[in-house]
Amino acid sequence: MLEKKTIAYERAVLVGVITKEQDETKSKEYLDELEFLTYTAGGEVVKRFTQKMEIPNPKTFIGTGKMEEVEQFVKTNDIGSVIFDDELSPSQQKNIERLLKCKIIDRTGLILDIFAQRAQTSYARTQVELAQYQYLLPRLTGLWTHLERQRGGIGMRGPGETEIETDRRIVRDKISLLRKKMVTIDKQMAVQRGNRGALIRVALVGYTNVGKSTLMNVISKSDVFAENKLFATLDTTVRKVVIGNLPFLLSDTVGFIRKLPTQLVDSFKSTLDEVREADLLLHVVDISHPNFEDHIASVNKILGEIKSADKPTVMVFNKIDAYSHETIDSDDLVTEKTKAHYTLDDWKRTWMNAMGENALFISAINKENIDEFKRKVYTVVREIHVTRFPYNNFLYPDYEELDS
Ligand SMILES: Nc1nc2c(ncn2[C@@H]2O[C@H](COP(=O)(O)OP(=O)(O)OP(=O)(O)O)[C@@H](O)[C@H]2O)c(=O)[nH]1
Ligand SMILES: [Mg+2]
Repeated sequence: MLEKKTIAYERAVLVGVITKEQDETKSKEYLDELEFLTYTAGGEVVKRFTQKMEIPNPKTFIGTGKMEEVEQFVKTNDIGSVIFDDELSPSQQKNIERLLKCKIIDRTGLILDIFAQRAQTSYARTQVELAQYQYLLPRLTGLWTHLERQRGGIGMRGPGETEIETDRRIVRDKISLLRKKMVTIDKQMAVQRGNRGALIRVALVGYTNVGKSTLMNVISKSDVFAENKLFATLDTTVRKVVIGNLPFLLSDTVGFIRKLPTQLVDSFKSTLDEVREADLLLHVVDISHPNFEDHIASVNKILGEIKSADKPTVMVFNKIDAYSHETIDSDDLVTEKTKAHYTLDDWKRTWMNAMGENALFISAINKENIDEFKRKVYTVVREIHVTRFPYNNFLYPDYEELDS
């Protein structure tokens, strides 16, 4: 379970909707993720509210009756913020604030807040700050931005724990300043990437918390921060890795998430360039997560947005040690077999049918099938290498011929 440290958690409630596209089960799974995000941001979820609706109310997102319920609860339970699972328009946010008289945060605001807390280098900080101010600008007339300035908390943090500025003119100036800074940084990063020479570039990509950094640590002997919270990694780490005698560059980068705010995709351009310029993607998946197929779809969608969907890709299904499935009793003739009943072997068959040898099943933590993983990476990197540098062909034997 989640380990809770002894810091003051801000009390929060979650609000989600159940629609035609998003049934009750999906809605619950999304709220589970939102709760994990809230916890990562420093909040404690006290209650969840859901409402069935065709389309969200244009003024207040949820209906009047439901809103009264939330209001009652907020009043009597010392709630610091109400967090919505979807992106609210600036006017919806303002209207709801007026009704509930507390901080209203949407999914985008929450993710931005986590990024702000986690940004370590000045480079990541600049990217997050730019995204935050772009998000904030149309929302500056809201109540809590002024009320909460003194109090801080979720949604009010800038990178490096400084509070974000909420004066419109200052925000505009900041945005243009940060844009200029980004241009300089982008150039520096491009030069840095160019300096790395002729090595093949491999990028770990995947949903947040799937084990990318753990895998990086396993095969590169490096020490990248890995943690059971979302977005443990914001800065890209690049390591030179040698398998057999074949050197290549491996990068570990920011994890993706459903509805990754567009502001972040834009301002993380430089970070994502690492993916864009990679020769090979290792798409890491947490197969023990009930929603892993959705995760794959979200990641593929973002890869499409950054024009990297057609790259050579190996699917790496991680956390097989934690995989479990539902079972059907042998005398139960009614229950139909669904994906929830798939055994690991069923999944292997499914994915190997689709991807051939480009689907691997491993446990980074238990170092299970890591040799198979290394062999696959070696083989693919070698193929790319000898296509690019044919005169080097003799340097690298087949993996089986290595005596490591
Ligand atoms: N059970 C199990 N847990 C794992 C495995 N690999 C990683 N984890 C755990 O999953 C959590 C997330 O691991 P990270 O390596 O930080 O994941 P990440 O993909 O880098 O996450 P972000 O940087 O947040 O996007 C940590 O608690 C790891 O210990 C595995 O093979 N099995
Ligand atoms: Mg990581």
